[in-house]
Amino acid sequence: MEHKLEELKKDALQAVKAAKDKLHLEEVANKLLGRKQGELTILLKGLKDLSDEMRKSAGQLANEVKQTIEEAINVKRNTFEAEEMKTRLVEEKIDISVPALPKKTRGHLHPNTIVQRDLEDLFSSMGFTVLDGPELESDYYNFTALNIPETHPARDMQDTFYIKGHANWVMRTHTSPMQVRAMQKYGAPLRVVVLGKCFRNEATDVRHEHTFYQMEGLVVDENITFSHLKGVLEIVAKHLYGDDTQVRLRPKFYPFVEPGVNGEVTCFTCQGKGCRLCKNSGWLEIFGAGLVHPNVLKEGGIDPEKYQGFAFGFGLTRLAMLQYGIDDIRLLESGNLSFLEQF
Ligand code: FA5
Repeated sequence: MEHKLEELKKDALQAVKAAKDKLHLEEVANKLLGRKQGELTILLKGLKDLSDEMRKSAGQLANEVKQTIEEAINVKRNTFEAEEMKTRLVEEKIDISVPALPKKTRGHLHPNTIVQRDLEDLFSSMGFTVLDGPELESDYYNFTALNIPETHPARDMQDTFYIKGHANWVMRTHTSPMQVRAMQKYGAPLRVVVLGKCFRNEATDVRHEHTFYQMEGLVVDENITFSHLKGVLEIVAKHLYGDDTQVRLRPKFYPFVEPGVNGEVTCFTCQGKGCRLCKNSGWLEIFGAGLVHPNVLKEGGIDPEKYQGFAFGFGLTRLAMLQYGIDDIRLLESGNLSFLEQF
């Protein structure tokens, strides 16, 4: 037995020494000390068949052999782990001398969006619902439902882009088509604003774009008068440009309101003195408004004998121009970064 133990110790130490890596070492350890089939474990199990005396001396030797082998395995294991750690440290080294990554540029909101969100908040606080509507609109909602029949000359006021092969579809010229859509969907009483893109076939200049934003407002209820409309318009103008802002209302024909008005505010570039932007008038036209025409209420399924309404349409893009002192509307849709990065 003792001879066998000495032989096993010799072979085991050699095998441990020869182990090339951690995996190999664990295989050797298992082959020697494995709980069921380990070579030393099997030898130790054989101790019980020896006489008392032999068991005593062989037992002591067996313990020494076991300890020696375990120690050798541990030493080798520690060596492998130290090597592993060294490699990892080299691989994961952080080079603090590497220059920092370039600063990421963050996007920001377009001036139109800033004004749009501000107005959505203002109108929500006054109990208005904010609606969205289709930019590609039917001829019916854009014109006919708004008391502008097919042959009516009022169609010439808003020349739009038609869709090839779809005679009844137009790029909406204003946000007003949502008036009848909202009435048909929600009925009366009603308090909504609609903000979004509009399109017109314009000869563009500093105040006119082919693509611009509008904000529509519509209130339908019992006993609505022109003073309700004026009150709301003044709240908007003062909210945007301060308490000193003057609003000028002048009669204007819009087929979908009766009476209709054209609304202007003091020109910001010349403070009312007259300049290129306001065509020397001192005023900037920013909205159209009026009391909803009974024909439009009828089209929306609302009884004009019981309900009245007022509506207004702001040029949202013009509001952004006023807010930020932009003197050429064409800059806003130009995609010119050196312009846009100022906001
Ligand atoms: C309309 O579009 C009516 N739908 C407004 C309205 C609504 C009247 C409800 C009555 C009741 P108008 O064409 O005037 O009206 O346009 C309203 C505003 O949109 C103008 O005051 C102007 O600020 C802006 N706007 C119109 N055309 C352009 C354009 N080509 N470029 C930039 N802004 C424009």
